[in-house]
Amino acid sequence: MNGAFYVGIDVGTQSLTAILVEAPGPDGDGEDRAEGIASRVGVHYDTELPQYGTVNGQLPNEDPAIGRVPPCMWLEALDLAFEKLGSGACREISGVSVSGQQHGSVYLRPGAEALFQSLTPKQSLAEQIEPVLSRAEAPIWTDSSTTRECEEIRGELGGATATAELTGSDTFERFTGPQIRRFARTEPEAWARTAHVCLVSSFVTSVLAGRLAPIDHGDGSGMNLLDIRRREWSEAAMAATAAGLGQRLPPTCAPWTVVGPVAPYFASRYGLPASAQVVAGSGDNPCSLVGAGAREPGEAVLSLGTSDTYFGLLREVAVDPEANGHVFIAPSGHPMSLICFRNGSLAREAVRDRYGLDWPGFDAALRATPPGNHGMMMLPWFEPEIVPRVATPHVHRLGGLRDEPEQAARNCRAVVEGQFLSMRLNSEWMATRPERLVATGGGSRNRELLQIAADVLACRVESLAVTDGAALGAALRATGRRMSPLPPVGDAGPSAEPRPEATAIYDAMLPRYAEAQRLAAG
Ligand code: XUL
Repeated sequence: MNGAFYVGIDVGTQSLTAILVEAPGPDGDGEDRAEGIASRVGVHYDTELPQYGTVNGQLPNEDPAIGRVPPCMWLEALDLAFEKLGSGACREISGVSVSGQQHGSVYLRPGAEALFQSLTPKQSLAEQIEPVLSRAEAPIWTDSSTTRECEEIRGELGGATATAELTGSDTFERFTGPQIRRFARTEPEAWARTAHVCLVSSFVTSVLAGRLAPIDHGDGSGMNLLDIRRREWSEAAMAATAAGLGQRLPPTCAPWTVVGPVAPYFASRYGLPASAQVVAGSGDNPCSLVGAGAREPGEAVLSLGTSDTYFGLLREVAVDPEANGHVFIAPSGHPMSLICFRNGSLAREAVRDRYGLDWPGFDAALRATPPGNHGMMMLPWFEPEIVPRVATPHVHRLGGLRDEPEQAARNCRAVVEGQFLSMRLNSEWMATRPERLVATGGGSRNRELLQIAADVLACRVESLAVTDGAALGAALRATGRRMSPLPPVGDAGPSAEPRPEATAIYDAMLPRYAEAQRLAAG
């Protein structure tokens, strides 16, 4: 094989991860499948960049609705990741692409592009780029402070269904359009000095390529600004969002578009070949689809990370009548459905910590309790929830479940069952049922979790050899060709088959769960 190395960089919520894969080079005559993972490095923001003072990757704020990050922290993590990869690996890189936590936005002053072109390797990225930020903090996907803006934009666009038909989603607090509108309203001077609006993925891609990068259809569909059918910015949505937005947005592009060669900064400072190509970045969820090898409708991904997301390839655009779900554009070009649960791993951790357990103890609790949990259930809203929309956090315990140490094991099962029942209930609108479900993210290592997912969702659940599906997907996208991972890349992770007797219990539980959700979420 004429092997070449490609790096995928996932700018996640809690850490930045870079994965280097070996794949056939552009002139290779072999099959377009990655050969394996050559290297993986990570930078954990809270512990490795403590000077930024983040907690779980975001700045603490007394208002739980505010979720923000200093973009310089991502830049410093990027420098550190290349340092950790080392010059030996960097010299081999033929292509690079970025996966970014979706919806987050970065605001730049005029002159940003000229600066990106002329970065000196003698100073760090953060030091040089900080002066061209027109807003010191970037709102990220955990921010839920834009309810007013959501209502205003939705009103302008003719209601929830019309908004979803146009942009693929009703307005959501974390989506970039409502965030931009709030920024323009609350900080008009900073908005006036903003020349460019980037997403997390397009910001880091712009730095890597030394020029302002386009926003790909996948990440662009998380903004309430892209016309989901025509795959270009919607004039109506831009006008409903903020005056002068059109001239501040970069062009859109198809997934897999090559933006250009890597900026001289990375060649001089880390030894990347000057010819290494930068492929347009995308959102972490579209990237995870590629990492999971999902290419056909009927294939879906369960991403068990800070948030839990459930998404799959659709045959055609289907809009959620409850307006909780989203339609994005997948890297394969198909529409993809997505629902995002804010109470993912942090909710599981909250229960684990509440009863003084470690992960093996949490797993033992899952094994010690039966499917259906003797009728006990939990609506696990430790934080404001996205699906269903819950503004004020509240954990509901039902069917005799109580918050007491004697019921520690039952609470562990209840949080996980509650999460997957919610996933099943709130994904019913997706016209395409999953035939293959691939789990990724930290939680995908946990066999007990996968078994409950398989039983509740009535589908075989496989997991990847690596938990970083988004970084792996970005590395495959860095080839600029529609590359699949060689299944499995390394050793496969755990998998689980649905057990019909357990699924029958969940079938019976679902209407009760639906009713409890309806009453509690209002
Ligand atoms: C998806 C969402 C999250 C972020 C962070 O809509 O908000 O999954 O992409 O992972």
